[in-house]
Amino acid sequence: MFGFSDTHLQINFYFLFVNHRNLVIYVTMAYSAKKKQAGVDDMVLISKLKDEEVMENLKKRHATEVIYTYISNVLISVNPYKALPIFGPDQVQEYRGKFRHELPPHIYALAESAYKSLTSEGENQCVIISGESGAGKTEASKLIMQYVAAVSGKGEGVERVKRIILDSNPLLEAFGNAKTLRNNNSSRFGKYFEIQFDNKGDPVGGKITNYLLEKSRVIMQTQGERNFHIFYQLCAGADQSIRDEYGISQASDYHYLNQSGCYTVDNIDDASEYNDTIKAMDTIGINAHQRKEILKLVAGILWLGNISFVESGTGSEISDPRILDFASDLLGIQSQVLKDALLFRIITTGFGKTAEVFNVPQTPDQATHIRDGLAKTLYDRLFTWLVGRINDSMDSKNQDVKLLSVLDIYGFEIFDKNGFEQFCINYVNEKLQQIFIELTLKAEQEEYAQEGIQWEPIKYFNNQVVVDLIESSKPKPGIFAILDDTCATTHALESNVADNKLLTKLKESIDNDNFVGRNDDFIVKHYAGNVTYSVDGFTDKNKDQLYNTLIECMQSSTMPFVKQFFPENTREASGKKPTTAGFKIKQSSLELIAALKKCQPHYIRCMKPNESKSSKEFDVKRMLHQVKYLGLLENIRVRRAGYAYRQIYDKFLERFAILSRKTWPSPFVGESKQGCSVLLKDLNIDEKEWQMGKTKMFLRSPETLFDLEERKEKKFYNSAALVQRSFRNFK
Ligand code: AD9
Ligand code: MG
Repeated sequence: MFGFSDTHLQINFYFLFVNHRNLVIYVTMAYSAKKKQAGVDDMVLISKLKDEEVMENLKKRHATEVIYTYISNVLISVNPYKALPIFGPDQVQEYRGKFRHELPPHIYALAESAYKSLTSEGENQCVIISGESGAGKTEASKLIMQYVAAVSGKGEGVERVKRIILDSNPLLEAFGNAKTLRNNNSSRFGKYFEIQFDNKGDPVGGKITNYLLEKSRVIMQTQGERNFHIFYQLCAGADQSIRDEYGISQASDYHYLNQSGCYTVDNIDDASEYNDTIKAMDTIGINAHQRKEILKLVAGILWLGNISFVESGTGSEISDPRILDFASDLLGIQSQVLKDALLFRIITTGFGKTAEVFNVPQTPDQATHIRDGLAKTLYDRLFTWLVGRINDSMDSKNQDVKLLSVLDIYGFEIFDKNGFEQFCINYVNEKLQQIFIELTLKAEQEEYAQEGIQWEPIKYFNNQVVVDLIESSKPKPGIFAILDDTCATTHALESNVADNKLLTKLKESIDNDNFVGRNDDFIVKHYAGNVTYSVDGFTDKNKDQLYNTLIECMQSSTMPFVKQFFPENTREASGKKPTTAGFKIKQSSLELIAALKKCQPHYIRCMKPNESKSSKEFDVKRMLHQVKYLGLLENIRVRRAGYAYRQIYDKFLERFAILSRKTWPSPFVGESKQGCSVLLKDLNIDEKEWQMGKTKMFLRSPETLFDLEERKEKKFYNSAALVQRSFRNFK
């Protein structure tokens, strides 16, 4: 109704008075553009308040390749699964400096609005991107960064920062993304990217906070999935000297890459991406020496995975000592030291003089477990180091900065088998859903208060009960608290025994409608659907600890690069309870939410139109499910329960002045606020339908807006017909 077609109509109208030859051409253009646009741009204006209606609107738009739609200031993005020609420099220019409703919905409009608020109001901004795996969050986050980089200032320092911001993406994706069944380039870590701007609005620095890398992927992947991209990039793209030195051959030669039967990905050229990764390292200032150390460690992890064990006496033996030697060499450790750390576990009982030390031989399974633990830790610490390295390269040291942050976190996941990783990922998504509910309603209420508008708050679904089920500690301990407690009391037990104890405890202690304990697993009723979690590995992954023997082994590395990843003091007990993975993710979620609350939020809700990554298919059932759990209808309701439309007086008058002889063609003399009032009274709009705030005009129902828009269109058609007639006469 308004937006794209309307703006064109409005612009054309001005041409009417300039040159009527042009007018005919522009009028035709405006009509064709209008016909092409299906559905409504802003779903606050949908005619029936039903989930199906929301879905239908998105479907119509999807059919015409329109991927963006608003619900007021929230941007809905439906993954097109194909490259659309709407992200070029021309579009950047088109959206530059414009207000949201002046042009069709677009991610650039949202980026522009965030950037404009940052530069003109000096307020920190954040863009919160949510949606399930494969819905388009990471692509959206890159488009935001590209837009901001394109429209902000130039100059050597600024250009350098921009390059780092943009190039950090391929680098982190190489190490932190992987092909999953849901997404060929799935982010397996969460990322909060703060871009720092000086008072001129130029990017002068940045900081990335990363959340919980899915490190279990290093050692094993589900059928049809892959390990992190970097491993395949190295195998496909490394030059001969690296291949010779680090023993790099094809992916199928490595145990950590050959378990899932998947080596290549459609549309991903690992060799060429390897070059991009190397180039990105260069951009952030990783020199050739450091680059080799990174690659050597990646190769070291692959070779570590190839060490296998056979039973021997009460313990085990290394199957092929040459592999052990090669892996040890890549990690800068003596073979014998690594061998002992893998095959034996030192257990100390008692304290002080009564302390006794046992060297306990490990079975092949236990040794494999130790090997895998080391591989996961090495990779995880390498990833954290890389993030730190990127941060160092864009550290502005400037305290007086404003932030535009982009949150791109792994999406909600439901697999056939869900473990500790899915539990943490889905917990973070619950937190994001909660902040969405809280901030959209809060922002709405604050605006009414600021403008002095009366309104009745409406009820909305709150997922706090699910969040409590997971994170609460008192009075009723939640799942994380029970998990931590189980880990603390079962440290000497085998992990499967500890996992079973966990399940028993959960079933005994939790009394919450959103939790169902079963024989081997438990169900959490998340806002986005019910997920069944297998407790397998929960306690082990939550403990997230390496044996001291292994830490000391790594500290003996002759390579400072490797050694730095193990700063632990194994000799003295710190007295502190070791932090668990669950505790860390809970803590970082709290910090994240606190950071987000300090910013002016902008929302992008990404939706996935089908499971087959097709650009054509629109799976009605799946889309309806997303419409429901994302709470889009509630979002629309909240906007409509108060006032469906609001606009500052100047713009409102500019938009509708044409409708009254008191405001058109002679412009209204006086304050715009008064002009708006004169206009609406002259049009006999029911006074219950509008309220005047301090700076904005508020219209209660979308129908009133429809009515105004229709009157305007009619007026315009009449005028256009008139001119066309006079144009024909003129000829
Ligand atoms: V996950 O939670 O990290 O698994 P995302 O991040 O939500 O997921 P991603 O952005 O990686 O999904 O998008 C998945 C794929 O959809 C991309 O690799 C593209 O092939 C495709 N996609 C997403 N957005 C766009 C777009 N705006 N234009 C074209 C797109 N293709
Ligand atoms: Mg992603």
